[in-house]
Amino acid sequence: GVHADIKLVDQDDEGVDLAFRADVLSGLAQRQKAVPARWFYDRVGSELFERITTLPEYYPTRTETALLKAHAAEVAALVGRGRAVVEFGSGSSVKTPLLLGRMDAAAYVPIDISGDFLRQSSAELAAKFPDLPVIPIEADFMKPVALPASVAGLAMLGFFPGSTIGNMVPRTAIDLLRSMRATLGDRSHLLIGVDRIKDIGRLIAAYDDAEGVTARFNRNLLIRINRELDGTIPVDSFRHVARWNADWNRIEMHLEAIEDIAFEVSGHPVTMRRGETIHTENSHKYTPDQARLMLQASGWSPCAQWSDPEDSFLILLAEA
Ligand code: AVJ
Repeated sequence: GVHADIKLVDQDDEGVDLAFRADVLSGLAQRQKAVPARWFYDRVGSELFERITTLPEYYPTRTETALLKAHAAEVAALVGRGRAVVEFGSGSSVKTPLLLGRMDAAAYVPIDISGDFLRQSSAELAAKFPDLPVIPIEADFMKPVALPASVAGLAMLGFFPGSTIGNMVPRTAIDLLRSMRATLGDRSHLLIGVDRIKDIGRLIAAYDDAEGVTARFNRNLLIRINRELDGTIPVDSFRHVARWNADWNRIEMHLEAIEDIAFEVSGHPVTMRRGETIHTENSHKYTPDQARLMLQASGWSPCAQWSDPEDSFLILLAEA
């Protein structure tokens, strides 16, 4: 069954997410304007992302799902039974049953910043696994999360699928992996999904699909700012841009102003010149060697890895 969810998000008297406002205001004051990608995921954004995962151009979800189907039993054999599975950024948790179905887990702790989505997916998962305690935590997993007392003492398997790690620059990724190791403890394992460096045309297409779903996902951030932070952003004056940054091996998403504009957010004036962008997402890609080095630099010992025949995507298992 689903336990009462644990909520760790700060709001002001009017229900404004203070971290969201702080990130947007400081991000729009930078020379290169930027908003952290985690703010994409309001309800509409989470739904648009689910649609992205089914697009023909967006190979990561489908590939990782196939890898988990094929190798979850091996993961379970390497990790052992009776673990607490802690999922970071669980979203809709569609991949989770593939793992939990093989794990004979003692508890499942999904952590996500999108509370609505978290509650819905926790209920669905609890229905699928009636004997499994599900303990949802509404929190930003980038901050250290205290695990609930009910799982203290259990050996943990951290689950960080979807190449979410790719949203972070390497030093932040390493900070997070280190903090996960501290949270999960000395007897823990981590199963992580990483997107691989590949043909740039294929990469760009995955972030600029023909149907325009990714463009809507990107622009939804502006709609969210207007709604939640009293913004007057002219959403139609922005176009979606996906580009490859070869210095950092990453896809960048930007919102580019197609004309000179002026608007307000929470009473703060902002101006942008035509061609100026708001940087909204990084999606770093790694070689298997780089991925293993990043784990090692964070105190994890890689112990197994699996990839698809096309070398598109990689899942790695590491031990503390
Ligand atoms: C959820 C961060 C893994 O980077 O591929 C998909 C998000 N952005 N299309 C990714 C995303 C645009 C996705 N991650």
